[in-house]
Amino acid sequence: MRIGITCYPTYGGSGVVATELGIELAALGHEVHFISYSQPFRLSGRDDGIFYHEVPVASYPLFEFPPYDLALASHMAEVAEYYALDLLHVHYAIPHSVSALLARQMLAERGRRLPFVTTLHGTDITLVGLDRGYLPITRYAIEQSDGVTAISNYLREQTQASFNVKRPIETIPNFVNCDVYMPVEDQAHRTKECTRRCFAPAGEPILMHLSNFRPVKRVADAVKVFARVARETPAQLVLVGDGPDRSQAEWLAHDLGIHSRVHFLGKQDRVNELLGLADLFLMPSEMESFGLAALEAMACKVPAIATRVGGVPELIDDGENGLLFPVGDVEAMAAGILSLLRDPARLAAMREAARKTAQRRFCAQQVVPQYVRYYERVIGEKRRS
Ligand code: GMT
Repeated sequence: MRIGITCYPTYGGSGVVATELGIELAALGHEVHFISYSQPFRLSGRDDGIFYHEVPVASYPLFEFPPYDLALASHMAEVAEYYALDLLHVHYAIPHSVSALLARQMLAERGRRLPFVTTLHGTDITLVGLDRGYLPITRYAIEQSDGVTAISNYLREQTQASFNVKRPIETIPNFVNCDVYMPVEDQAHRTKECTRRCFAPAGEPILMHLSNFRPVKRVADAVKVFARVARETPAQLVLVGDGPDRSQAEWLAHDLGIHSRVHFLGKQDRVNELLGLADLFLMPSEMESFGLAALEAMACKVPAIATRVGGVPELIDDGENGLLFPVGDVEAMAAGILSLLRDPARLAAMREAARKTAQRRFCAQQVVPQYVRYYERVIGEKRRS
């Protein structure tokens, strides 16, 4: 198949899923065309079977807000025509599904079919889409899509209930490449710059958090949990990523007197090489419709200490492959971590269970074929209509 993919290329889990999906599809022999305003950050630019089309957005003194959505629609239609795309797959409803809808209509005028699939990721529904100003157009674009997928059952049900969407939505979960995200001891090229010793010279346990440091991630809770753990036992906290709440977290680490044991790494490439250095992963989010970062950690044999929100319980079985707590309950999270660190046999069993969960249900080999079958179904239905 020849598939066009549009996503937010620089920020957030939806861009990661879209890019990894494009890479996996190309590896299966499909031709993949990314259409976005900059090259998705996990692409090297020289990947076989992958093409990148940058959307030119002209500015003009009259445009206080350059109309990216229109430039995108126009470019989608052009790329689809020049490269004979079979389907467009857009990640994150706003504005991508609206642009795809316009592109489909433009091509229909010229006697060409361009079905499009919208994948819902989370904040496009739970935050942005529920803003009154965006709700009607988001609902319309979802209803008009030729196929709609959601990354968890939670998000599917939430979309149907809060948007009153009648059309069927298919759940296709987030996935991870289990040959790239793997335990550190199995990685042929263990990270040279930073082995465990770099963060924990005395062999202390390492807790890790990875996110875009937005308020929804509650990074301050990760620091507060760590402060309670560090009061009882030597440990280190590694924070990967950057975003609006970083300075608050840095201030808190100083205020609580633990800054020498808290490592702020900022944005990092190759997070697969870092995640496996941790003993436990912290995801104290206010909301996660899936929790891709926790899955990536679990594939590296690192169980997550997370909040029982959104789609997280579809990934984490409390007490089996991780621990779940109410949002904001930093005392309980710290107590849970301490009990695991004091029981190495239980922690080891949980580490094994975390990797097994990723391998059995969420590796690219299990999930990517679900997308391929879905595309075939949508293309077939469109042909018959
Ligand atoms: O929250 C983010 O980091 C960004 C956001 C996005 O759409 O880019 O993430 C959402 O999509 C991820 C990939 O599908 C999910 O794993 C995250 O749970 C989801 N975030 C939220 O629901 C808050």
